[in-house]
Amino acid sequence: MIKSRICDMLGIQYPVFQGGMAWVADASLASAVSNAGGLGLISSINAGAEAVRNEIRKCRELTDKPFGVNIMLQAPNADEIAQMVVEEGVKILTTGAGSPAKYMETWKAAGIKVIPVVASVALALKMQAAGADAVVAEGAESGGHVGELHTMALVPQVVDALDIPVIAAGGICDGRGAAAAFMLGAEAVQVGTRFLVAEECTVHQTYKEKVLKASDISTIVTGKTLGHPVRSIKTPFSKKFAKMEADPSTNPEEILAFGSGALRKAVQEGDPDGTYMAGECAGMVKKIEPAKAIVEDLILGAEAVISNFNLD
Ligand code: TUI
Repeated sequence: MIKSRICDMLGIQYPVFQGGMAWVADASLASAVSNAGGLGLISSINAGAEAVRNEIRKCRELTDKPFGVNIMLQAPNADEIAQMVVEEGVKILTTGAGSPAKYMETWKAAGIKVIPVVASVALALKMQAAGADAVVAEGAESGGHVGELHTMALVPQVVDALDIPVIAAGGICDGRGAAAAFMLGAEAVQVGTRFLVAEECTVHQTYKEKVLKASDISTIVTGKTLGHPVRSIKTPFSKKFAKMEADPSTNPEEILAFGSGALRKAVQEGDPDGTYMAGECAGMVKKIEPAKAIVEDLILGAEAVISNFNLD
């Protein structure tokens, strides 16, 4: 069975993280992934700090296995969330979209394992020096907020630069992708898009249908001109957004207003004017199944690919 330093560090059976997807990753999904032996994560982008606190408490009722919280650092309430997770006794944190350096001392003092998501070697080194326990190296194949580099080039460069374990993310959604990530030196994988269609994932049915219907070319990156590139499923809404961005006469504030709240509308309402964030591997996600089946397919699939490898 594939095991790594990450499993011992976090007390998990399989080196599989579920992405801490904004508005999506709640107690239902996180507890299902943790109960399956992976690491479930609750997103801090939700209806406010108290709602996240409730999800943490709910998750504790649904699993006695380790789980974590993902903190999106660009959120206006990041400071409040950073404090709340300490109060709640959360033991594992991942962070995204920025540097968590200013919280590191408090979190380490509280005995929290801190795992920042990074999109470059420079930030990965900074995080290691600041006391991170591991990093998630996330390539631009992923859904949501993306960096510049892609998984195949990013992961080995981060692995070479660091001593702490690296978790690979971006474009991984089956055993083949997981095996490839392990070959690149990753000690765990983080998967988002495939968990969007887990039975325990509470997103609107329309969201699941969009993922299930996606092909290889179904995603688009918008928001580059705003300095906040986001990968989502192509829809008339996201194409209109891209057109507005490309038009130099559009006021950036108008573009922001166009996109604000759009992820929540997609997740909760299945609204056509929503942003359906998903990664490039959406085209490979073909069925709704329990989180446990997804976790097991990732690990057993990787083991099968590795043990049967033969180019003949
Ligand atoms: O954070 C993510 N993915 C996300 S956050 C998100 S929430 C959202 N909601 C509405 C609109 C837009 C976004 C959706 N998806 N992934 C982790 C990640 N972090 N990817 C890339 C980075 C990153 C990028 C630059 C981390 C640090 C960084 O550098 C900042 C610095 O301080 O150097």
